[in-house]
Amino acid sequence: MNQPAFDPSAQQDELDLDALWLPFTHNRLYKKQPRLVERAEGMYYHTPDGRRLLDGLSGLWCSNAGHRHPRIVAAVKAQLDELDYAVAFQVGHPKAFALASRLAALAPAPLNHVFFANSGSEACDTALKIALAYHKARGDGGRYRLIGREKGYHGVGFGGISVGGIAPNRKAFAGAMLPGVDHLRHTHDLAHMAFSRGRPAWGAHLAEDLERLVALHDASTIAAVIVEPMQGSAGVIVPPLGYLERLREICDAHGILLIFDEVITGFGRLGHWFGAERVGVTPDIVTFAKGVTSGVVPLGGVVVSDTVHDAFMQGPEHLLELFHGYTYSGHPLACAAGLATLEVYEDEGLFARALGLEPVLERVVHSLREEPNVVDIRNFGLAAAVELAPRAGAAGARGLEVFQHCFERGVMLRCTGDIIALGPACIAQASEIEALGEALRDALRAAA
Ligand code: PXG
Repeated sequence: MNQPAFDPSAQQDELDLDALWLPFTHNRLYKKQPRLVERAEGMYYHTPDGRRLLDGLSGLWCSNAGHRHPRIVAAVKAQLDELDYAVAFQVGHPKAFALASRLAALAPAPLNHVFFANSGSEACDTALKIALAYHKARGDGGRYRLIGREKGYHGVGFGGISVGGIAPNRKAFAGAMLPGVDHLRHTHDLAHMAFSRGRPAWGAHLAEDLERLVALHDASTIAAVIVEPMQGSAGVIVPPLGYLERLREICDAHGILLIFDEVITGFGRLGHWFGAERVGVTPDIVTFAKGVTSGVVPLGGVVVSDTVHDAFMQGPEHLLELFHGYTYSGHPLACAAGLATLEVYEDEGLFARALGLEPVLERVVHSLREEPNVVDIRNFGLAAAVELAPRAGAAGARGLEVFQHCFERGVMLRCTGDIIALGPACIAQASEIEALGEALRDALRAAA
């Protein structure tokens, strides 16, 4: 791209580099070479040193309608002139009901009841708490176990890291994990599924691992299983054909709730409102965040089935049904952003667009197969990953170099260790997806 060279010194003087502690970042390395963005629109960020960056990850898997969509921006601005905050307990405001009603209608039946939180982490903890309280409400409180999956990411709350399966996110907090949690084995097996396009044909049998946990712990102690329909943070690990279907069957056979964490897979990432539709499996509880507002205002939440919801509504009416909620549950700005975002997705046909772009992304990423150190390439919906062999003795170094190389050349991708993830917005042009692929190709050669 024809633009000035990356110049980290251009902005360094004005920054208090010691005051800000960035999440999930090599902060000391970062301070030597800060990377800033200060403006965005559509598929692009702009940096203070005058460069344009093609956003290959929809923000952080959230800006699915592109950055600063005019209709979403207008809705949030208008909301600010009307109602800033509404008490979330005992009182509601119309847009919270309107957004809940839209989401309930869009979620697969019988997921009909929405509880709002403010992030994916809160959505996950909310889902886990509802699952535990559901069994208790039905007089089956012996079901206290939660089953996650290796390599799962469910945010950073204590519930989320307990059921999560990404080791570095857990080890410092090992003493504070929720009790009674176990994990399914993951489905990332390069020997059997490397370079699969879309859902791998191999691996449905890995769902039988749930039967192993049922045999070990007894179903009567298990409340819920939580999985991402497609594992995002761990590096776009695509569910094998038949795998989620089998998890659903086993949960049904044993009275276990199935929770889909759709924080990434919802709102177009897999070409549908919810990934559940794409994979043809309906959970009992679904979490959402990110794309529900296209990242414009933080919002998360869960949608639960009639059965789950109704179990809470049986006791005396003067008692609270669920001891859970946030000051900002259903915040007016978030609801205004959410309502506008859903309209944009629908009116602009963005999910059909995403499905149309899926083969483009697939072709582009799989064309990198012969590049140096590539050990796997996978894709599903508008998500893809290129996995690299780690440099000897320096796991993650190559991935970081590839990320930096792309950033310096005007493309924003994501590296998690030595896995490079791509997740363009639904508004991408095919030519922009091609540009992401070519930038990545250059970077792979440079990091060889
Ligand atoms: N569940 C899932 C499936 C997620 O992907 C969360 C929960 C937590 O959401 P909040 O809003 O609390 O961050 C997430 C977040 C990555 C990456 O590298 C992914 C996420 C966050 C940061 C980085 O893919 N997903």
